[in-house]
Order: sequence, then C-alpha cells, then structure tokens
Amino acid sequence: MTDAAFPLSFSAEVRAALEAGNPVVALESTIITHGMPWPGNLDMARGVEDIIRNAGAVPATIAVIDGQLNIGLEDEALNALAQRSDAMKVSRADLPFAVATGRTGATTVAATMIAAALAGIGVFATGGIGGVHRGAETDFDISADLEELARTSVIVVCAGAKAILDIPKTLEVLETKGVPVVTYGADELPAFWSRTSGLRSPLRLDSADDIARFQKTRTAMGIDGGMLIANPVPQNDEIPRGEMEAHIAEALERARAKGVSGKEVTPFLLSEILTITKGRSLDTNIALVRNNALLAAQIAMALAKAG
Ligand code: PSU
Ligand code: MN
Repeated sequence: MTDAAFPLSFSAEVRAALEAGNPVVALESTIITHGMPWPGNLDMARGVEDIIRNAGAVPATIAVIDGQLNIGLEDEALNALAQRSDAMKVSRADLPFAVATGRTGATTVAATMIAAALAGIGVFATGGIGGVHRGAETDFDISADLEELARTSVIVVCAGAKAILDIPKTLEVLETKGVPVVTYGADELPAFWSRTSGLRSPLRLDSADDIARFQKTRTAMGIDGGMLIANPVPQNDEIPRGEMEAHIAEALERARAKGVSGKEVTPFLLSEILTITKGRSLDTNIALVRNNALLAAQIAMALAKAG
C-alpha cells in the first residue's frame, strides 16, 4: 500500500489485500452508471468482482461517493451507485472536482487509472477504452484515456478499442505516446464486440506470466506509463465485425442527427447500439468484461508472484 498523501476510502477487503501485498484488480464504474442499464449493470458489476475473487485476487471497484474516493465498494454502495442516474462521469479533469465538491461520480478508464495508481494497484480490468473518435480530424474528440495511458503506470486489460471509434487513429496515438498495445493470444487486434479489427496488433503475448515479465522490465528500465492489453472476446459471445459495422453506422448517424457531443457521445452510442442489436451488444459487453476480469486477475497474481 502506498503512503499517498491523498485520503482514500478503502473497502475492508481491499485494505487487507493491499496491506498483505496480495493481488488486487481495479475496476471502473462509468461502465456501471453510463455504459449499461439497470439492473443488468449491477449483476455485471457483482459477477465481475466474483470472477476476480474466484481467481484468487481481490476486486477494487473505484468511484467517488459523496466526495470520497472509494477504492473498493461495499456491496451496498455498489448497489446504490448502480441505481443512480445522476452520477457524474468522472475523467481526469473531473476527479478532483467531484471530490472537492462532495459529488458522486463514476470513474472512466482515465480516472480509474489515476485512483489505482494512488492506491498502489497496478492492474485494471475494463470493457473498452476511450480513443480517437471517427471524424476526430474535424471535431477533435479524443478520449482522455489515451493521455492517461501515456502517463500513468497501470496495466489496463480491455477487449480492444470499441469499433465506434477510429481504431487505426487510436493505435497511431498510442504509438506516438509510447503505450505498448499487446494482444493476448492473437495476432490481430480485437474490436470490442468482435474478435477481429482487420488490424495487426503491435505486440502479442500468450500468458499472464509473459505480460508480468514485460511490465517488470519496463519498470526496471525506468519507463513509466500504462500498458494496454487487448483480450479478444470469447468466440461464442462475439458479434462478427461485418454485422457490427452496420449497427455502428446506424448509431453514428443517430448521434449526428441529434447533435450529441462531448462526454455524452460514448454513452449515447452504446445505448443506441443496445437498442439496434435488441440487447445482444449488452450480452457481448458483459461476456467480454468477465473475460477481461479473469485475465487481469491472472496478471495481478503473476506480478505478485514474481516479487
Ligand atoms: N466501455 C464500455 N462502456 C463504457 C466505457 C467504456 O463498454 O461506458 C466508458 C469508459 O469508462 C471509458 C469511457 O473510459 O467510456 C470513455 O469515454 P470518453 O470517450 O468520453 O472519454
Ligand atoms: Mn470524448
């Protein structure tokens, strides 16, 4: 556990694990409040925590509750957060704002990385990261998640960049910022709902031990910043790329027609895609988050074991 000057509210389970040096996996909360509808969001959040526990690590869901930065939520707090429709979507810019003003907010990938680093947690599981949006050359919509990956030393396990984004541009930005993008067990970068993106992954590793070794080598060389692990959604749960592309085009058209912008873009597109696919995208989203939680737990254990 770090001696961070900033006061953090730990769940009992996370505090004990960090004090003992046991493996801990951070989890974001924007996916709960802005990424999935109630009550499936709560089932997803609880299920993901249990996968991490069953694998031998401890889950730390991160959120700001009444101005307290929580590292690990007790079940009652998780339940309450999942039902709140007024939670802020908190990224790097908003995290200290939510704390300073006593608000309740759900952390994005960027804010969860910051909180994990403050708590001394090195591995984090999510669904998909934010990235460079299609049309970013005119609207400049690039997620703060990419900048955070560049500067904060946390391993982020995701299922690739969401196909609603411009994946080639997202990869270019990550390359510029020196963020390793490692696909787990495949040569091709996955695209969230689909196992394929048509793009070759910059790097590939096939075991949690190899990922841990790579991260330890980066640290030993004094190279800070995050690492992105792209974990393809299991075959049985994927929505093939060709099929997804039409749904995404439809959702993007609806966003354009409504003039959706800024922080609302990602939640809007996810909810439109949910409607268009009649719920199937949600099943896939849940399956891939569960799959990522398991791999993240294995990586956290490999890091703890290797000393
Ligand atoms: N992936 C999901 N659901 C989500 C998100 C990602 O399946 O809700 C969230 C994550 O919290 C991510 C955020 O950090 O969307 C990115 O938002 P933006 O593009 O506004 O930075
Ligand atoms: Mn954005």
